Amino acid sequence: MTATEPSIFSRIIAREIPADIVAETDHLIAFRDIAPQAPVHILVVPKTEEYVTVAELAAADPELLAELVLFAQNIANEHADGSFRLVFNSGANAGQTVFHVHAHVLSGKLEEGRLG
Ligand code: DGP
Repeated sequence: MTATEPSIFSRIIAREIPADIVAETDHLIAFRDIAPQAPVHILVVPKTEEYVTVAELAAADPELLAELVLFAQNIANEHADGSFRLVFNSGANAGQTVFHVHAHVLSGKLEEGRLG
C-alpha cells in the first residue's frame, strides 16, 4: 500500500476507468491515447507504476524496457505498416503529464507541431 494515489494508468490497468485497450501481457498494457496526435496513437505502459521516466526504467529493469520496445513494434505491425515513432516524454518541462512511465507509439502523419 503506497501513500500516493494510483496513477490514471494504474486505474485503467485495474479496469476502474475505461480505455480502448488493444493489447496486454503480464507486464505491459497498450491502449489508445485519449487525445490522438497521429492516425495511430497508442500508449504502451508497464503495469508497475514504480518508474516515472524511461531512464529510471532502463536503470532498474532493462529487460522490461526491451520488452516494451518489442511490444511497441508488434503493435505497429498490427495497427500500422510496422513503421512507428516511439516517444517518451521525461519530466514536466518536456511535456510529461502522467508520471507513470509510458511510451507513445505513433504512426502516420503527426498533427502539426505536436510531439516532434
Ligand atoms: P505525456 O504527456 O507523455 O505524459 O502523455 C500522457 C498521455 O496520456 C496524453 O497523450 C493523454 C493520455 N491520457 C491521459 N489521461 C488519459 C486517460 O484517462 N485515458 C487515455 N486513454 N489516455 C489518457
